[in-house]
Order: sequence, then C-alpha cells, then structure tokens
Amino acid sequence: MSNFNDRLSALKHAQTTLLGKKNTPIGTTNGIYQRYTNPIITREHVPLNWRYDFNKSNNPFCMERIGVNATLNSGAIKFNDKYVIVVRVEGVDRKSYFAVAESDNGIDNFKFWDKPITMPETDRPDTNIYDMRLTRHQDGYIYGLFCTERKDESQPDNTSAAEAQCGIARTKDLINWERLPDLITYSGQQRNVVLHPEFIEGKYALYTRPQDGFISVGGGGGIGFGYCESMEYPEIKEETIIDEKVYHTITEIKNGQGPAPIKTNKGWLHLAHGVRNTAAGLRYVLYTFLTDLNKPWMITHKPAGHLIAPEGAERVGDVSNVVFSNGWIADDNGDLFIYYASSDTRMHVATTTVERLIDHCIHSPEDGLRSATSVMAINQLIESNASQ
Ligand code: M1P
Repeated sequence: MSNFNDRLSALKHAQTTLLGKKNTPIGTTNGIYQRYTNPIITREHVPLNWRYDFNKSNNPFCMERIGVNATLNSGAIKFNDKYVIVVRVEGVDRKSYFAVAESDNGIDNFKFWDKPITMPETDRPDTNIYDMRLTRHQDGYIYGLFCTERKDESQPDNTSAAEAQCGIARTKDLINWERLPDLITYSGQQRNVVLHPEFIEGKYALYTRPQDGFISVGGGGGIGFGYCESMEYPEIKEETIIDEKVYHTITEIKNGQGPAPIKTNKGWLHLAHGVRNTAAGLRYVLYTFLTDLNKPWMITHKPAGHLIAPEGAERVGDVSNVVFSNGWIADDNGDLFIYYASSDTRMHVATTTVERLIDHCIHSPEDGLRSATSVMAINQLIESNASQ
C-alpha cells in the first residue's frame, strides 16, 4: 500500500475527477422524461475531510475514519440561482443526517457545501432524521419537514420497535435552521409529511401519511391532507385521505406524497411514491397526478401506473427495487428536474417539462382497475389511430 501522501493525493484526484464528470442523457424511451447516464450524488461525492483524518501522525495508513453508506432521498429547491438538494446522507452507523449539495445546471457537478446541517433538536432527541421535503412557503420561510425516528418506548424489550413522526424546521439560508415542535396528529405514526406552499383559507395545509406501524401502514395509509393553524404549535386535528391504497395497483401496500406540489395553470402537479409487495420484497415506484387549483386535496387527473420505476443498475442497492423522490425543481421556463434515489443508495435526476407532465396527466388513461379495462383503453387508442 502506498504511503500517506500518495494515497491522499490519489483520493483527492479521484474525487475531483468524479465531481467534474459530465452527465449525458440516455436515449429517451417514452418521451415523458429523460434519464441520465450517471447518478448525480453517491457516497463517493461526500467530502474527504468529513471522512478522513488528514493528520498523518493520527492516521498513518490514510484510512477512512467515518464511513458513508448511502446518499439518498433528497429535498430540492432553486436557491441563489443554483440547483440545491438537501441530501439524506446515511453513515455506516445507520444514522442519517442532512447535507446540502449544489449544481449550476441541475444535472451534474453537484458539490457538497462545507459542512453537513447541524439540525437543532427538540426536548426529545431524534435517533434518526431523514427524507426532508423543502417548501418555500408564502409566509417567507423555507420549511424542511422530515421524518424523526425514535425508539418506541412502549416496547422496551423490542430493539426494533420504532416510532416515526414528522419533524419540522425552518430556515432562510439552508445553513441556520430553527427547529419547531414535531407535528401532532391523531394517527399512530407519520412519514412523508409535506407542507403545501400556500395558505388555504388562512391556514397551513399539509399532506400526511398516517400509518399504524413503523414500516407497515396497516389499516391506515394513503396520502392524507389536513390543516394547521400555526407552525409554531403544529397540530392537525383531522386528516382526510385524498389518495388511498388500492388493490392490484402500484399503491396496493402504501403510498406517500413526494415533494411539495407545483402550481400550474391546470392545477397542482404532484409526484408521489407507490409500493406493492412481491415475492422479492417491496417494490417502490413513482407516479404523478393533478389536483384542483383551488382545492389541492381533490385529484382531477391521475394516469394509470407508474411514471418512473427502477431500471437496470437502479434496481440494486441497499434496499433493492426502490425509486423514491422527495425533491424536484421547476424552472421559470417550465423545465422540470426530478431528483430521485434508487434502491436507497444513490441520487439521480430525470428531466422533463411541467407542460409534458401535465399533458401526461390529462391525456393518459386512468387505471380502470381490471385487465378488461386496460384492454378497452388500448382498443380505443387503436381505433382512433386507424383514422390517422
Ligand atoms: O426503503 C424504501 C423507503 O422506505 C420508507 O418509505 P415509506 O415512507 O413509503 O414507508 C422510508 O424509510 C424511505 O426513506 C425509504 O426510501
């Protein structure tokens, strides 16, 4: 093995090369969106000075001291004209934390800011925090809603018993965060809670995902919707399910809102994940739908099936057969950057436009819920194509 200096300079060179790598579009298939050749963020992108002790006498073999397991489910926002993602970085110790990375063009050369986010805690410390959804709210703050996970103290002898709730923090600069109390709801647990960007009838509006257990949503589930009078004392007294789990669909086991929806002239554009069970375990895919402009809890258009499913190398990772998204960025010209993680391991981008996704939502047939209705939809298309 080479000496300390050689090894450190080789590590630095490899990382500089990685960070400078260009991303190229993969030949488009369905015309709806564009995938890219390389992941945008991997654990190899995490700065070396977060992982290695650069002091030769402390670390004569130049070995990694603090390992990173994965870089996944990232919130996203356009900030100071940069494409910024708040990455869930998961250490080899299984603890996740948030770290900001930015790019000039949204598709390559993502680089982490100097330090991870130091997230303040509430009186009840978090064991693990992850999957932040960023919302630039009408009230002037940028909110980060995330999952806070703690041991379920009601089952002291069960080392796997955990409780998921929604943690809330807000910021103006993505560096200094004000932690607010965790969201109170009257469901057992919560994950995938997302703040709607605008007040509705003077109230904060949130998408929720009530669940009975930590992994399983049980009898509950679906994407819920509820109001909060204040984010300083956040409490949702009543949740209404707006997009439920359905037998033999992509949301058979569970689903959850992705990033905050995007306002368009045809309604609010949503991205969500749906989960079904298979002999190989859970399969996570992404789907999209539109809600009414004035009633963002009312679905107006929902094309059948998934928008993005894991493909090729994306299918394999820490938790295989998963794509998950909690961040996207719409530019003023309508260009849309969908940030998604594959198999809980690394981050990717897919690009499209708001116009294309709206067209997809409005003009692709809905799920008729039976094989016969799927065939009917195809026959209708064949007949209309015959006269073209
Ligand atoms: O492992 C897949 C995903 O599982 C959970 O998702 P959900 O909220 O739908 O249950 C989360 O732990 C998520 O982080 C993870 O990507």
